[in-house]
Amino acid sequence: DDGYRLWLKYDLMADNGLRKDYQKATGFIAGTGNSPILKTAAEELQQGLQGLLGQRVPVLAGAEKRKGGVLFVVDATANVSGKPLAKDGYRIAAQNGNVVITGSSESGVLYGAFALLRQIQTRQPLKNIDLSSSPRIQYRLLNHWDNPNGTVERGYAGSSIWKWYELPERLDPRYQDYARANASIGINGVVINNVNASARYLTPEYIGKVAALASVMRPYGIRVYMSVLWAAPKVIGGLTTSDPLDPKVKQWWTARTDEIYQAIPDFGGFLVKANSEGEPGPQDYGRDHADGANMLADALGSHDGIVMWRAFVYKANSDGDRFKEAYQEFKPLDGRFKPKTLVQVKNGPIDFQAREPFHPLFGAMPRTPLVLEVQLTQEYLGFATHMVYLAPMFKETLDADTYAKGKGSTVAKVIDSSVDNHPISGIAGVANIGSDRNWTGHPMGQANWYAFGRLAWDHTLTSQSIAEEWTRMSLTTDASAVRTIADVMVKSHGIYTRYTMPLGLHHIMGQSIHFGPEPWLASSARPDWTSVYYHKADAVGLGFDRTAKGSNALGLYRPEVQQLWNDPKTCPPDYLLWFHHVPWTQPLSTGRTLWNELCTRYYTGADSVTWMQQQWAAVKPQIDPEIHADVTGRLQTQRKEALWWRDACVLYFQTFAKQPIPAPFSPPERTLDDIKRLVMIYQLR
Ligand code: BDP
Repeated sequence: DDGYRLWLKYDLMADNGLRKDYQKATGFIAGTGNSPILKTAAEELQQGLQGLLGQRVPVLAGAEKRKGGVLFVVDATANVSGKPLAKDGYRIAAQNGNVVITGSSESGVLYGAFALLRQIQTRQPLKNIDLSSSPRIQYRLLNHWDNPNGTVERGYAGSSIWKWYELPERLDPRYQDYARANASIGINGVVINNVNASARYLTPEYIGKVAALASVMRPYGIRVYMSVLWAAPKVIGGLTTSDPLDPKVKQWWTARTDEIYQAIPDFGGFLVKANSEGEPGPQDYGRDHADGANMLADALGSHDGIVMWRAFVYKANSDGDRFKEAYQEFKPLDGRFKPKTLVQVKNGPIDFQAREPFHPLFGAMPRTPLVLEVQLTQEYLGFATHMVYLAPMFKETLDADTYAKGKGSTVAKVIDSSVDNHPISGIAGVANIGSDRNWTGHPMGQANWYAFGRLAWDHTLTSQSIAEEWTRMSLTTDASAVRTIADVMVKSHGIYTRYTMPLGLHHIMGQSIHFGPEPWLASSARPDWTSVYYHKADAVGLGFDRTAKGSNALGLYRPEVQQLWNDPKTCPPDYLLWFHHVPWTQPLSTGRTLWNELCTRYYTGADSVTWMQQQWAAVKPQIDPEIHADVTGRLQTQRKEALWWRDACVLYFQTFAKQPIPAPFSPPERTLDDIKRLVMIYQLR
C-alpha cells in the first residue's frame, strides 16, 4: 500500500456475513437527477460500495417502489426533530426499507454519501440508522503555501501538486483525488497559493489555469480562492501606486475581480498577507488593514466572495514583546471591516509553536468575524519525520475559554460565530500536502489533514474518536491495533512538546529553516527572530515575564484568563514559561524544582519516543508492510532528533542553571559544541 488512497480505502470486507448485510441495504442508488454534485455523490458511493462490498450498485433515476437501496433527497427545509438542518447538513435515516440521505443542499447529500461510506468502512450497523450532522463553521478551507515555480513554502512532502506549466490543457488526475479527499471530510474551499503571493495568479494566463482547477473542484462542492499580492497593481497593472484609497487602484482590483468571476463564477475570494514579514500592504501608503480589506470587499461587489485578511503581523520596531503586536494593530480596527471581510488569526500569538496559549484577539473583536488559522504542515513540529497528531493541539485552542461573553465563550464558539452572531464564519488549515505519492510524506500526517477537516466540520468531536476513525479507515480495523495506534497518536503531541519545548518554552528552534534546536541563537536580522528573546535564560531562571511586572501581554486577556495564568504557582506547567520568569530552584506544582522538572520533561519526552516505537512494532502484523516500514524508519529519525533536542537544551540551559542533571538521568555523552556543529551542518547552503 503506497498510501495514495488516504482514508478512502475501499478494500473488500473480509467478513462475509457483514458484507451481505451491507449489500442488502445498498442495492441501488436513486435520486441523483442532473446535478453535477449529486452525480459525484452517486459515483463516489458507487465506487466505495463496489470496493467494500464487491458489488456493482446501479444508479437509478428514481426508486419507484424498490426497497433496499440508498435514496438521495435535497430538501432545504429538512429538519431533525423540529430543528432545521444547517446549510450543507445531512441526515441519514432508515426509512421504508431504504437508507435515505437527505441534504439541506446538494453538497449536504455529498457529505452524507461520504458519511455513509464512513459508517461502512468503520463497520457501523445500517439497520435503524438515524444520524444527522451539520457543519458548525461555514468556510472550511485549506491554505496551500504553494508557489508558481512548484515549491511549497514550509512543505515537507515533495513539491506542489499544482502543475502550472501543464494547466489549463492537462488536468492531472490527482486534482480529482485531492478534491474527493477534501469533500469526504467536509472541506469546501481551497486557497491555491502561498500567502507570500506572486502577482502571476492575477494575470489572464493564470486566471485561466486557476479556472481549470476550479472546474475539477466544483463537482465536489469546493470553491477556489487566491492569495493576492498587495502590490499587484504596480507589479503587473502598470500603476505607480497600490494605495487602497486611490481610485485607479480600486478600479484595477474591480476589473481583475470581474475578470476572475467571468472565468470562475463560483470563485471564493481573496486571502491577504499584508504589511507582514516584508510583504507590501496598505500601511505603505499611510492606510490601515481595514482600508485594504474594505477596498477588496468593494471590488468583490455583488459577487459571492469573501476577503480573509491575515492578522499575522509584527512591526519592525517592537516594544519588546512580539506577543502583543497583532492585538495592538487589529483590536482598534474592530467595527471597521465591511461585511464579507474576515480577519484570519493564527491559533497563538507568536507563530504556530509546539504549544501556544490562544491568541488574545479571539474574543477581543466582537464586531469582526475571525477565521482560526492552524498549521497542518509541521513547520515547528518535526517536519515530516516526527509523528505528531495535531488534533489535541487544535482542540486545546478550540476549547480554550476566552470569557469574552462570560464563561463558555470558547475560541470554537467565537469562530463558529455563536458568541457574536456573525452571518459568516471560517477556519483555515495550512496544508501539509505535496507531490509525494502518499500526499503528506509521513503516513501519519494524513491523520492531520483528516482531523482538520473533521474538526472544521464539528469542533465538538474528540481527538480520540477522530484518531480511531482515521485509523480504522486508513490502517486497520483490528480493534486492539486501533486502540494501540490511537493511544500513541493522542499522546504524541504531548510527547513532542516534552522533548522540544516543555513547560511553555517557545521559539527556540533552528534559525530560518526552523529545524532542530537552537536555543543559543542570540543574533538575527530581528531580535524577535532569536531564541534568547523568548526564553530569557539567565543566572536566576528561565521564561518570559508577561505579567504586569513584565511585558504585561497577559493584560490582553479577560480577567478570568489572567487569573488562570497570572500566578506562577497556579499557572498550568504547560504554559508556565510563556508568562513567567521562574527561578531555577523554584519548586513547581509537580514537586520538582524548575531545573529538575525541565530535565525530567526532556528525558522522559525523548524516552517516550522509544515507547512509541515499541507500540508501533507491536501492531506490525495488522499493518500493511510498506506503511509499517515507512513509519518505523521515521520513528527512528524521530528518536534520534528527540535526543538531539534533549541534549542541546539541557546542556545549553545548564550553562545558566549551573546544576547537575538530576538522577536517575545520565548526562548527555556529547558536548554542547558537538550539537552546535550538527545544527550548523543543517544550515549550510
Ligand atoms: C511563518 C513561516 C513563514 C510564513 C509565515 C506566515 O515561517 O514561512 O510565511 O509563517 O504565516 O511561520 O505568513
